[in-house]
Amino acid sequence: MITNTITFSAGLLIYSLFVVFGVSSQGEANAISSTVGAGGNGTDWDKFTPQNVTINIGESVTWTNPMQVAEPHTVTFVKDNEMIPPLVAPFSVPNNTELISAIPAPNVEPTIIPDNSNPNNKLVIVDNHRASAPVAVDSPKTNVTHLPLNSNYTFTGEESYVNSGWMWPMGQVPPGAPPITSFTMTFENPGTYYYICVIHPWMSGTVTVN
Ligand SMILES: [Cu+2]
Repeated sequence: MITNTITFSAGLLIYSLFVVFGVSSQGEANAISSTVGAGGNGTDWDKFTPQNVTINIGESVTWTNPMQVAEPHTVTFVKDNEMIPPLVAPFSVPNNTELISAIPAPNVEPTIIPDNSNPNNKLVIVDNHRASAPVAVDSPKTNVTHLPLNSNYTFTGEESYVNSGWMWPMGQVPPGAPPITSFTMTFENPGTYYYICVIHPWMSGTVTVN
């Protein structure tokens, strides 16, 4: 009986320590989560609200899209203008490449134009993954990391590019689109970081990290 009680108490103690350390280490990694609305309703549809947030090192910011209509926005940190991604881009493929629609909709057709630099090829205009999907590109612009949907990305501030992908309002992701409804970034270094929405590039905001 006594042995049983001691075993139980020891088990409880270990469990308690696990809980306490579990909570405190998580608390340090993600001390405060600020939230920012990407887009809004009425006259705020193309604004980040609040536009400027100030946090401390180790804290994070979560963006969501609170719109009532299915308009997407992105949260995109761009280090120089060269890294602003076009939404669509032409890719050169051999002329005999056949594109077969993978959805049953009767009214779809790819945009194809001649490749003037290569008569054996044609240009197919496709969605730019760097604009529409969650991705991070390092400072030398060589290493590309494709992030999970609805990521929590730890940002050093050195990256040349970090993108949330197209974030839709909760419950309004169109059929076939990646179901992205939020993006979280944890900031490791002090500084003021400027970001835009690549779909509506006049939408901008800042995160200041003290
Ligand atoms: Cu936008």
